[in-house]
Amino acid sequence: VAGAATFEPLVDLKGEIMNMAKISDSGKKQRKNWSSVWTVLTSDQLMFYKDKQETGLKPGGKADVLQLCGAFIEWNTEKSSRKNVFQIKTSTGSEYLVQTDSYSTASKWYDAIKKTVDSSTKE
Ligand code: I3P
Repeated sequence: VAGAATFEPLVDLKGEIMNMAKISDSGKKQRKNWSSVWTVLTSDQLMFYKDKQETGLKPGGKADVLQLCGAFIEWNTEKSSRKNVFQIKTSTGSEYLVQTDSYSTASKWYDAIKKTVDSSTKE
């Protein structure tokens, strides 16, 4: 059954590769540097892992961990020449661009992250 109405918001999404560039760290601008990361979504965090093997482990030093409570996500067509780019700003002022060439993959992650932001921010 397809369609947004049947989408389950708090399902964990795991182990897909996307491209990520951290462009701000706690409000401090960073030089854009895209890298491929394994991306994992839980009920309140988004994790970017450099190695696939790490994705089964608890979050730690080897992942970028974003707290989604109070975060903000939007599609962005200005900060990159790439397609299907969305931006996540965390409540602590860090900013990430996330991108993949597959629109269906990008929009699936965008929708899931947005729902997780909304539900974890309400709590
Ligand atoms: C950047 C690199 C990025 C590109 C960025 C360049 O150059 O090519 O891939 O961003 O464009 O500055 P460098 O490796 O020398 O830092 P996109 O791929 O997102 O377009 P930008 O300066 O317009 O952000």
